[in-house]
Amino acid sequence: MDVYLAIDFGAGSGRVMAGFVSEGMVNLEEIYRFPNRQVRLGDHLYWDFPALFADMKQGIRKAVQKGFHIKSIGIDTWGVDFGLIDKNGNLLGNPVCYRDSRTDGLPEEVFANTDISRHYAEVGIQVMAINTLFQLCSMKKSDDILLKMADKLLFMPDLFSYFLTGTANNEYTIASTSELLDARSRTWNWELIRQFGLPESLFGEIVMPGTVRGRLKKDIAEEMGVDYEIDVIAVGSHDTASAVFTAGLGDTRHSVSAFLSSGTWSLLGIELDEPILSEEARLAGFTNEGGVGGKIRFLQNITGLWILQRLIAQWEETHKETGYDALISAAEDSDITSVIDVDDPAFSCPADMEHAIADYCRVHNLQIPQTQGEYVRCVLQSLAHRYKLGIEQLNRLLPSPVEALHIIGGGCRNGLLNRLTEDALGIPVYAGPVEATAIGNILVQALAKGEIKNRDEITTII
Ligand code: ADP
Ligand code: LRH
Repeated sequence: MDVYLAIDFGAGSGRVMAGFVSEGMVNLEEIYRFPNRQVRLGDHLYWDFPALFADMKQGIRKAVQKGFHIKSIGIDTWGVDFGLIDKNGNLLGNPVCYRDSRTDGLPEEVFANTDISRHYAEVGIQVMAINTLFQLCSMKKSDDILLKMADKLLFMPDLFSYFLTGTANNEYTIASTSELLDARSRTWNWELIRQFGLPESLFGEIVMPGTVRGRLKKDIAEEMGVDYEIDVIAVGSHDTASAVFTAGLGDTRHSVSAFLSSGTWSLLGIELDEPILSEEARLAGFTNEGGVGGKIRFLQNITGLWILQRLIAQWEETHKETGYDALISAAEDSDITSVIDVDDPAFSCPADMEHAIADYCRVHNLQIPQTQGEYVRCVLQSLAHRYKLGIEQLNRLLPSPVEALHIIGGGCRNGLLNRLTEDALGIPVYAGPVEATAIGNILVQALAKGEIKNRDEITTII
C-alpha cells in the first residue's frame, strides 16, 4: 500500500505515522512511538539527537517491513531549538534544550537598550527566553566556539531532514519560532540579525511547506531496505503549524473558532491571513508564527501539560500512581480550589514539581495540595483558568468574539480538562483529533504530491 510517513517529534514523545488519503478520508496507522527526553550533561540540558535520529530510522524501517510503499516523508518537531553544522556537514554538538538555563534573564538584558515595541512590530513574536534569538545571544555572549565554527543553523526538523537528504535549508513555519523573521515579508530580518551581531551566513534559504527538500540518501535508503526513491517534503515543520492547519477547518457551526493545541505546551489562538503587530497584541503576549499556506498563527504560548508530565515522572520514581485514568478520576473527586499561574517561571524547569507547586501555594496563601488527586486537580483547573484569560485577551483584539474552541493533540484526551475548560469559557469546546499534527503533516505531503488539489478539498476531508 502507498503511504505518506509523518514523523512527529514532540518534547515528550516522537512517533512515526503512516497515512493515506482515500475516498475523502485520511487514514492513519501508528507505526512506532518512542520517548523523547532532555538529558542533563555537565552544566547543560540537551536533546539526544543521535538517539532520536536512530528512532526515526527505526520507524521508517518498521513501515517498510510492514510492506508499506513510502511515497514521501514529512518531519515536524517542537519549536525554537536547532543544531549547528560545520562546513563539512558535521553536527557541532548535541542540540541544547530550550529549557536550559543559558538564556535566563537574557530578554531583559537584550531589551534594556532596544525598543521592544518596534521589535515586535517587525517580528511579531512573543518575547520568550526559550526563543532561538536568545539562545544565539547566549552563545555569542559566552564566546561559544561552536558559533564561530558553524556554517549553517538548522532548526530541529531541518536537521533531521538534512541528515536524511543532505540538503540544508530552513522551513518557514519552524524558522518563524526563532524571533528572527520579519512577520509580514515572511523571510529573515537581516537588520535584526546584524543588530545582534549574528553571522548572516548561518541562515539559509527559506522553503515553504509543500516544497520537496530532497531525496532520501542512498545509504540510508539501503539501510532501511528501500530500493526506490523517496522524497522528503517540507511540511508545516513546526509541530504546532501542522496541528493547527487542520484545527476547526470545516467547522461551519461557528463563524469564529479558536484552537488549543494541547500537549507539553498549550498553544491557544486563531489563524489569520496577516499578522497583528500592535502594542495591544504584544502586551497581551500574542505571537504571530508562520502557518501553512502563508497563514499566520496568532497565539499565546502557555505552559501546558508539562507540569503534569513532570509530576507523573516524579511519581513514577517514587512508585506512586501514574496512570492518566486513575489520576484524572482522583482529580474529579477532589475539591481543592487553588489556582496557580502556570506560566510562572517556577514551573518551567524545577528539580521537584511537587515542591514548586506547594511553594507557590504557600507564598500565595492558597491551599496546598496533599494528595495526587489534589495536585492534578490544581494543575488542570489552573490551565482552564489560563485559557479563559487567553480567550478574553483574544476577544479584545478581534473584531468579533470567539464562538467555539477546538482542542487538538494528546491533551484533548483529558476529559476533565476539556470539561473544566468549557465551564470556564462558557462556549462549546470540541475535542480532537488527538493526532492533529500527523494529519496536518500528511495533508501537506498529499498537497505537494498533487493528490489533494487545494484547501477546499482539505476542508471536506477534515
Ligand atoms: P507533545 O507532542 O508536546 O509531546 P502530545 O500531543 O503527545 O504532546 O500530548 C501529550 C500529552 O497528552 C501528555 O502530556 C498528557 O497530558 C496527554 N495524554 C496522553 N495520554 C493521555 C490519556 N490517556 N489521558 C489523558 N491525557 C493524556
Ligand atoms: C510545542 C511547541 C510550541 C513551542 C514549543 C517550544 O511542541 O512546538 O509551539 O514552540 O514547542
